[in-house]
Amino acid sequence: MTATPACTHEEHRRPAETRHDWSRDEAQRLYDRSFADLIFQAQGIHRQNFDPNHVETASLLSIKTGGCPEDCGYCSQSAHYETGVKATRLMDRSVVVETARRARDAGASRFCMAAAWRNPKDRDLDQVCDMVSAVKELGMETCATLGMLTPDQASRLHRAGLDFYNHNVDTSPEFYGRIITTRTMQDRIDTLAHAREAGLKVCCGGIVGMGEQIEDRLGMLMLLANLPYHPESVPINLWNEVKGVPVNDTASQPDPIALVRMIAVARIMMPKSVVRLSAGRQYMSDELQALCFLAGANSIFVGDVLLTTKNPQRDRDADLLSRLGIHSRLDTTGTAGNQPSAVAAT
Ligand code: SAM
Ligand code: DTB
Ligand code: SF4
Repeated sequence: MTATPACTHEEHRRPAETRHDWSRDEAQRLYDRSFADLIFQAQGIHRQNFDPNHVETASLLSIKTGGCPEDCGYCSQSAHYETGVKATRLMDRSVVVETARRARDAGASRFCMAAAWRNPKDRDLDQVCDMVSAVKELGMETCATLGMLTPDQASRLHRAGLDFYNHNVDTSPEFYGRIITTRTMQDRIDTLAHAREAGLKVCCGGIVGMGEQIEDRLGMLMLLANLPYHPESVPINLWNEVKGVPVNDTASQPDPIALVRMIAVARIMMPKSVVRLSAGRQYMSDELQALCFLAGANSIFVGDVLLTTKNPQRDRDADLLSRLGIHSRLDTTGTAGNQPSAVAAT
C-alpha cells in the first residue's frame, strides 16, 4: 500500500473535538449533507483519529443461550416468543476458553461473552469472572454482555480482567417502548454508568431496520454522543431476521445509502469511538461494507455465527478486507476456530 499524502483541506486539519451537546438539528443537518460532503467530512475525522486502513476483529460467543425473561421484540432468545432457539445452561469454562483460543487463532483480537439474562445472579457472575480471567490470559481483549449490572457486579468483572461491557440502548428513546417493555431506557443508562464507574470501557449501540424512522436512528446517536463519555465501541446492528418475534411485523431493511449516512454521522459525532458494523453483515454486499468502512466503520464481528444468527464466513471477510487494502488480524492467521452455536430459524 502507498502512504496517504497529508490532506490540505481545512476541514481535515482541525483536531476532532469530543462534544457532548449535539442537537437534533445539527444531527439532521449532518445527515442531510450531500453524500460526497458527508463522506469527505467523516473520512477526514476518521483519519485524524484512526488508521483508515485498519479494521478491528471481534468474536462473539453465546455462553448462555435463550430462555431470557426480557421481551426485546427483535430477539431470538426471549422466552416470550417461539423462535426455535433452545434454552441452554451456562457453558463450562473450559469450552469458553477453548472457543476463545480458536477465535484468537483464526484472527479475532477481542472476545465477547454474551448471556441471555435480565441480569446475572451472583453465583453465575463468579463463573463468568473465572471465564473472563482465563480469556484475558490468552492475550485477548475481553468483553461481556450479561444484561443489567449492579455497581458491585461491574467492579467484580473489572477486577477479573474484563475490558469492555456491552449494553446497548438499541434505539431512540421515542421508539424504545415499541420494542421493549420489561426494562426501561433509564435502566440501561444506569447499567452503563455502573460499568463506567467501575473502570470498564463501554460498548453501546443499537439496531437499525426494526421499522424506526431516520429521526430515531439520529435520536439514538444523539443519546450516545451526549453521554458524559462516548462509548469506546459503538456497535451498529442491522436487524438479523428471526422468525416468531414481533419486530417481523414492523421491520424494513434500511436503504443502504441511509445506513452509510448513519455510520458517517456516528463517526462525526463520536470521533474517537470504534464503530462496529455488527449484526446483519450477511445481508450486505461487499460494496456496501466498503462504503461503511469509508464512512468510518472500523470494526467487525468475525466467525460464521453471531449468537444465534449467521455472520459472513471468515474467508469472505478476509478476501473483502484484502481487496480493500485493509489490514486486520485476519491477515496473519489461518482458518481454524469458528464457534459452535444454535442458529435461529429465519
Ligand atoms: N442479554 C444481554 C442484553 O440484552 O443486554 C446481552 C445480549 S443481547 C443479544 C445484545 C444485543 O444484541 C442487543 O442489545 C441487540 O442490540 C443485539 N441483537 C439481539 N438480537 C438481534 C438481532 N436479531 N438482530 C440484530 N441485533 C440483535
Ligand atoms: C451487539 O451489539 N451485537 C452483538 C453483541 N452486541 C452481543 C449481538 C448480535 C446478535 C445478533 C443476533 C443473534 O445472533 O442472535
Ligand atoms: Fe434477553 Fe438480551 Fe435478547 Fe433482550 S436482547 S431478550 S435481554 S438476550
